[in-house]
Amino acid sequence: SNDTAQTPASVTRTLGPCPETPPNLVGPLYVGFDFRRTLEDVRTLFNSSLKEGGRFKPTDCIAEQKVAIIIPFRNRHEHLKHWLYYLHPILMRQQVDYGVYVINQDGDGVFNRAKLMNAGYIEAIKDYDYDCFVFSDVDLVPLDDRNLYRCYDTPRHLAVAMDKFNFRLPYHTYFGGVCSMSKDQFLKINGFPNTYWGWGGEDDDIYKRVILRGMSVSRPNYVIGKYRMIRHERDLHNEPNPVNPDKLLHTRWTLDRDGINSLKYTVKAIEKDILFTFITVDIDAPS
Ligand code: BGN
Repeated sequence: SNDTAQTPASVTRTLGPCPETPPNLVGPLYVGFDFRRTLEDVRTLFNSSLKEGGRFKPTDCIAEQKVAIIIPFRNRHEHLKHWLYYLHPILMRQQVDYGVYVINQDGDGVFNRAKLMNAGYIEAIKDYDYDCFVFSDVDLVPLDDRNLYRCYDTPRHLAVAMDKFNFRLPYHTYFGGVCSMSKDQFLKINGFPNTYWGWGGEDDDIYKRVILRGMSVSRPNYVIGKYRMIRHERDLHNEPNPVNPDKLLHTRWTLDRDGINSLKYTVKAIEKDILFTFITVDIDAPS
């Protein structure tokens, strides 16, 4: 017979695009860091929803953006557990097609946050066709799931109201903590500087790059943009570097030769956990 019963019911339906506003957001969230959780606990919670490497995509719609979350890292496993525990369900509710990349600086040399983020960008695009990048510190958890981890028409600063700054920006041009950029926006500023060793200034350099390339910064409001930071001691081998403030005076001239086009590093190991991809990189750090 030539009726319509020829297609089996199990055949896959074509999925529609995800709605502009994710339907299952809850708004303000409780976030606390006192509970001692293990990585194994967190794996048990999410392993049925995630794919190896900390990958997720919504099952009931097609996400518009493919988002790589890049976390510069060294010796902060305690923080990473909390970050994963809180962020995975938030990102799932936000219906993001995402992967989590923890970029671990090899050795005990001076830390370099911006160079690690550059390496994370390169490693992530080897893995999947990402078109949006969220760069996040490992110790920052959003307090409202309406703060969407995605890209906008201009580079976005997400961590606008951190508890340690009394839920305000410390200064108007602050661009630290968490930001997002599309691939085009990132390439337009030649990525991030590789030459800011130690603490301070690299985020200000990134802000300057954005402005110098004629873009503006988008931000959520102070209600949606709240964050809790995990309290911690100052890291070893990440002292404030006195040469960094001076470097900021030269961004205009260094931008074109210090960035993603001059990045050099070597991958020492790539480990895929169910919750994240852990990439150890040698970035030739001074001791
Ligand atoms: C600024 C740092 C930023 C840091 C914020 C918040 C510098 C450059 C010299 C002005 N900038 O002072 O990197 O994110 O404080 O802590 O050190």
